[in-house]
Amino acid sequence: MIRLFEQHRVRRATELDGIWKFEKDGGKVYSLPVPGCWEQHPDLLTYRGAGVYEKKVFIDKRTNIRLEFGGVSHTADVFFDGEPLAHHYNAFTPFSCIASNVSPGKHDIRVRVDNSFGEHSALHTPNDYYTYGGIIRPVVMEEIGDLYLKNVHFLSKRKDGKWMAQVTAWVENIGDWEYHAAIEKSLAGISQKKSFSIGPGECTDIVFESEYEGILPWNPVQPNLYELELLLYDESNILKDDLIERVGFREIQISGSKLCINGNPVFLKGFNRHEDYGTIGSAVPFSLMVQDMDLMQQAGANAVRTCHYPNDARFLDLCDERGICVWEESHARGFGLKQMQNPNFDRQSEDCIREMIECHYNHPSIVIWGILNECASETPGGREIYEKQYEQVRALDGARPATSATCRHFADICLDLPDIVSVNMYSGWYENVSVAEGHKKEMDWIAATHGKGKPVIISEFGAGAIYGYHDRGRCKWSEERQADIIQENLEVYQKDERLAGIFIWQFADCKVTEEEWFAARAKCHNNKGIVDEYRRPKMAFDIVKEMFAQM
Ligand code: ADA
Repeated sequence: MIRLFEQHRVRRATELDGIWKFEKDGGKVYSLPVPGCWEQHPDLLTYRGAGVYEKKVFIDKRTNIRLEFGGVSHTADVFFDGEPLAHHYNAFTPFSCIASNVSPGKHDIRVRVDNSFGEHSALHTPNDYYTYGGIIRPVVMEEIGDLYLKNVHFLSKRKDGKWMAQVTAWVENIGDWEYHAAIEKSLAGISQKKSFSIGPGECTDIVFESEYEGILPWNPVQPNLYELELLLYDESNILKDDLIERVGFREIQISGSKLCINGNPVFLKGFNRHEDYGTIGSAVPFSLMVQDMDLMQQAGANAVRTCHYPNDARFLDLCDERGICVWEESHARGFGLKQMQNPNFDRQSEDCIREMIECHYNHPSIVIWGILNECASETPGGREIYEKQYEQVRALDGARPATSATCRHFADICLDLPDIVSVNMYSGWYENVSVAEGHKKEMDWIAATHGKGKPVIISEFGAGAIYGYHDRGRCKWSEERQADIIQENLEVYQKDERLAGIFIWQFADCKVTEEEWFAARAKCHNNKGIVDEYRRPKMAFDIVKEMFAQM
């Protein structure tokens, strides 16, 4: 299951979840589940390197085969019957590839996967989260014609009290000659059909604009969703392909220091959540995504930040259904200027941002795009990269605000760039200063910079605690002290009308890389979760639940 709803009723799609053969470099062969991290196998707990996954498939008639990968960590080279089909870097963005004119019979799909570190990997580095190895998200195999529906974007806005929407459909011609075809768009009772022609090797976009009556909008309290269906017909009006999306009519605006949905201010209160669980790593199965969602909602959250990378589409679908607002973030955590000047950094960042927005554009729950968490925003060289990335995000989607969480307190020279100023604060944990004092200093500084008047989000705050460790003196690392520090933070933030939102760092404990991080991370985990890596609540969970209910 690559999405929480069927994306095709006409196009034949086969999920390739199940056991794949895995040959680790150096020869040993395993049977590994896909989706899955190879670290879940007892022989491969700490394996950092490469290996080849293999799956045999059977095709019953001549066709074009489209393979879609939800996520491969962190680099994939895909081969079909030994022919190279795709190269993709980044564990956290989906990609697809096409094998044309495939004959009936048995065929071989191989994916060489590499999770090694080095200059070749500018974004996956030793870090305060773990880069696992494997085909970590679902894979689907589809049969398509020479003409197929490649993607669709839905943009809604209110005009004179009515809902308008623009639907843009992309069609690709992978054949050798020109086609005359038609697309029919159906949404909320409105159907429109447009004919078009497309040359060999072209990709063209067809745009539908319309007004919609009787719409139930999407918002956190009533997250109404609609099915958007595209049907592709050939010149004899024979149905050849389809693409189904799920959308929500909503509009995001900034009004003064507030973030608004459909004109109503929304205060975001929630968690930073890594995709990581116990011994199964970043290939979090859907049932455990639901468990995370249920726990976050039980704690009273209405928002989640996908720190620090794009998330699995199924989790975003869940946020759409539950009305959980999402700050989705492109892949970057804590890079200094030297790391940002890695020769691969710009291209790998640009690819990640483009794939994130192209693939996740239609999720109504995504209300903010984030970039470059705690990178070198205090340097002119860093600023150049921030400017470039903000420009790219806004070119791909001007309808959502963009931000970047900074920790360059009192030194950041980029606060003029984001639509929302976001700061990561650890008063009471890293800084022995009262939260009230730290918050005042920070807000005064923001008001004295180009951040003045913009919405402000406390994008991270929290403290560490080892699950089950209790101390009558409430020392640091005890559950008691974590609860105390989070409570002190929430008491300050709940009184500050200037804030547009707060995200606790973090929802659950997550694994980190031993290199560079073991000393500050007991168990080689980031232990600031209000639940541990097996989702066992710490004392702080009930404090958050009690205080979120008051906010
Ligand atoms: C930073 C960073 C997080 C995490 C956190 C911490 O704010 O953005 O990824 O590393 O610090 O736990 O110290």
